[in-house]
Amino acid sequence: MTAPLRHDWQNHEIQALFQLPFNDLLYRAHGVHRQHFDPNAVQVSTLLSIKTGACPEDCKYCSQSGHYNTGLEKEKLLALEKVLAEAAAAKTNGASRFCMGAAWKHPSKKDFPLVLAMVKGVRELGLETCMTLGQLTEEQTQELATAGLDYYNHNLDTSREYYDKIITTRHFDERLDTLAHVRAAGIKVCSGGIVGMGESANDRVGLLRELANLPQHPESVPINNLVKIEGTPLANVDDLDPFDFIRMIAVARILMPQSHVRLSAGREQMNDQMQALCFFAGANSIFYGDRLLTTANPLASSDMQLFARLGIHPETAHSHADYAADLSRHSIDSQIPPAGSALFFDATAEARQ
Ligand code: SAM
Ligand code: DTB
Ligand code: SF4
Repeated sequence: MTAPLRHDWQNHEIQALFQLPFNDLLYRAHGVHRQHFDPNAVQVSTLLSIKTGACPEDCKYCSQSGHYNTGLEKEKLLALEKVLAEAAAAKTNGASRFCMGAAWKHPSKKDFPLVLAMVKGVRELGLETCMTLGQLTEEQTQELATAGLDYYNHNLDTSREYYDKIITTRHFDERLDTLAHVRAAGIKVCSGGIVGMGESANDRVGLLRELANLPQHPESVPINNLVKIEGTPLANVDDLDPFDFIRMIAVARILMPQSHVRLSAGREQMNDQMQALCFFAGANSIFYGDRLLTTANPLASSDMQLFARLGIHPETAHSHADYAADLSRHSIDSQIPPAGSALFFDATAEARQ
């Protein structure tokens, strides 16, 4: 029996989860994870920046904000052919979703038809589509839905209390409004945040509380570890304790049991052991491909090697639906391959090659 989904989490309950001894927290998070997901499947999405830099927003973490001198080369909205060629390459490399990001406060009327053509074109290649374009009107959201957009990414980024220390050009409630439009249009919601920005432990609690208490949990919850960008106000902020990052993943998994929790930006700075602990704690999605939007991500070949060493396989929308439809078959015991089984040996032999 799985517990019903909750949308009424209180700060003190979330704080208590964060304060559990590390092993107790991971044990609990992993148990929740197994109740809802194949513990050895990880969804892989590839990112592409379709419009880079010169953003009017002042997000203090971002290489693309026009308010800071980060030395980033700006790029206009990419041509459709270029985007489709990148999407086709991502598919060949094994991605199941293609996420397109633009450095905009919101999309303009002029650019929108091309954005819609990108959604249609990427979908026709047989990939799931995701876009992150900033704030949307109800009408734009409807048009994206009609074009067949599967997911819209719009992060809350941090707690309501810490928000204006990080961004002053937009408000927390405006982010919630866009998320409500996305949900109302029937597009799946991808929303999470960033840690390691000098926020307090209570801000991490507040961010997860906001996400978990949305009327419906986001289907996808990206947890980004700040990638420090030279020239931004957060360039020299102290590192977050890696165990606190893993705790963030584990608590997200417990609060939003059926959501994909994405181990997002910051993997390039993590070792394999830390990533493995994140997967154990309930992370089951990654950005896959050598680049995020403007910064480096682990090489696709290294990720495939890591998957092989851990016996992880890439998840598709179909494989997840099939698994979820037949969860009763997947008790904890049936998940553990008997010693010497083919599954066990395949995974490690591949990694040794
Ligand atoms: N401009 C749109 C917006 O902000 O909604 C979409 C693109 S924006 C780059 C998407 C998300 O990437 C941000 O909300 C933030 O959570 C994450 N992000 C951006 N820069 C980052 C960094 N340096 N480190 C970690 N995450 C970052
Ligand atoms: C998300 O939560 N993280 C991605 C995606 N959504 C758009 C972006 C990460 C950006 C990391 C810094 C960069 O490459 O510019
Ligand atoms: Fe612009 Fe998005 Fe970067 Fe903020 S996070 S500066 S909105 S691209």
